[in-house]
Amino acid sequence: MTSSRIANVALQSRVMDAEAAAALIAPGTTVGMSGFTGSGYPKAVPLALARRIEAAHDAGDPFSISVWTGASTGPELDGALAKAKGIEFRLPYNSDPIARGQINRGEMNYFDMHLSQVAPMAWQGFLGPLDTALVEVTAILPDGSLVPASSVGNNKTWLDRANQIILEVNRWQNPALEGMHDIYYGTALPPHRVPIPLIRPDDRIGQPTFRCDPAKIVAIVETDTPDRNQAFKAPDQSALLIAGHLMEFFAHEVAKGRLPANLLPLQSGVGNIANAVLTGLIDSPFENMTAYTEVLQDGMLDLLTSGKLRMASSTAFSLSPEAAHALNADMDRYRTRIILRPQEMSNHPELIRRLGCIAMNGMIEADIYGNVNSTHVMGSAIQNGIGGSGDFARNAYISIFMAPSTAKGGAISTIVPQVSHVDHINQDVQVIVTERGLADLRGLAPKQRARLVIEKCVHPDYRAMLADYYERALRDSYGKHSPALLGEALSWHQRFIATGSMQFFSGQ
Ligand code: 0RQ
Repeated sequence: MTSSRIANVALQSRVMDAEAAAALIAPGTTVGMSGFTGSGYPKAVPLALARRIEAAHDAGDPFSISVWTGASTGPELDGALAKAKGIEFRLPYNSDPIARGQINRGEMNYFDMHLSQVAPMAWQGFLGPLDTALVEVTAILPDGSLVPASSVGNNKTWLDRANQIILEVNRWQNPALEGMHDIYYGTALPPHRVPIPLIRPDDRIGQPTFRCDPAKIVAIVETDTPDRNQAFKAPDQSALLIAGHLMEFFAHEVAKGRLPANLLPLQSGVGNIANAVLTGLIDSPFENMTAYTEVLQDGMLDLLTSGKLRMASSTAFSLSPEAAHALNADMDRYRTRIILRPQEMSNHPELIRRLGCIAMNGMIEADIYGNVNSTHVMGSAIQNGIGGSGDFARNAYISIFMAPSTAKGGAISTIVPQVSHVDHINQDVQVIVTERGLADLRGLAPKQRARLVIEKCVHPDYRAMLADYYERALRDSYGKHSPALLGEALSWHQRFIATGSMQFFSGQ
């Protein structure tokens, strides 16, 4: 069966079913898959591959592959392949619970990396060869070029680097996506790099489609399956308070003349709090805003709908099923105001610094000096990965991290004496926000930072404990620049591991 989505006549002969396509992926090879959050990932071939891997394991044969993607994907990809114990190595970001469990039990190798660096590192070559690109697209045009789907991620690089290409042409993807993408081919490794000619978030510097060598296409599979992002939780009280603190901060910065009245291009990370902050901006006084970000969540779509956000540049949609449905039903309204780019561009340090993005990302924990852990629970168990947070934090105009002041029902303080793992050093962290308040750490020395974080961000159940630690550190620390009691700095985490709570209880 062929479909009008494959307009190149010669390529129609390569249509096959998912089982036949999966049979072209050999054990021990590396597959570069599309997908960034639950958008634009292949949905049929990974499932067929997982069945093939399970059958091989049942027959006593080893079968696993290395998987490279844009970021996280959906249950049909990471979930199914991990369940089949089919992933030997994974990069660069994962949020699938089955894969997370295997990583944290030491059964899967995981290279957690800055999202902007994946494509250049793939080109540098030390990651090894890329055997197969498995990429979901919206359509194949008569000239063989490919209309990208609801995420771009690293697809350009996978298509260029892979020895063979398998395409999934998904009829669920809206044909009106054609023209929304901006695929820039001017990247080159040093010493051949040239400046990227993007100076405003709405600049288009590339072409709307992927180039693709037709000789490398070994299979085309047609699908009709929706993207699968999870619904967002309605913002809870903490998220609303965090959003409120940020709105106040932005208004203050505008009043001081440090931010323009329409702010600067917004970057917003994954998760419910980031989504709540975007929703909070709808009722803010700021107009004509722009976004230069990597995921476009429900809150950002609402901002676009409200007219407050003029345009958004991203690498992927990350919409709840309801929001994806609303977007698809009304795509014409948004298509000139949304640009989807390769993640090499959406997260490019050169562009983030040039545009002056306001970066807003979630965190696992921060310490009194403003070092942030975005990835590791109790210093050793990965939650998701650093994703794009590092690309943005270091290069942003203002770098903001946010979280409720406690986790796990109050058993964990997210503000600790010392983070158990560092993703963002204090020099990359300018503002910390919890529901308790906002600490603007810009221009402050470590001891000034510590006092402000304790005063503004800590939950009352932990404030006296943290103040006591800090006062003793001031008195007894080896050095007085960033006072620390090394034997005690991680004791809060150790206590949680031992007792299930960071709090002292009588008898301890
Ligand atoms: O666990 O799911 O078991 O309940 O971490 O926490 O509060 O739901 O917050 O969804 O905003 O995620 C840092 C993980 C926050 C995210 C992180 C537990 C908590 C819960 C999730 P449960 P919440 P969010 C661009 C930017 C890195 C990547 C990034 C993230 C779960 O923001 O992955 O920023 N960031 N990318 O209970 C133990 C703590 C904890 C804790 C939270 N201190 N100790 N557990 N949790 N704090 C996007 C991309 O790059 C694609």
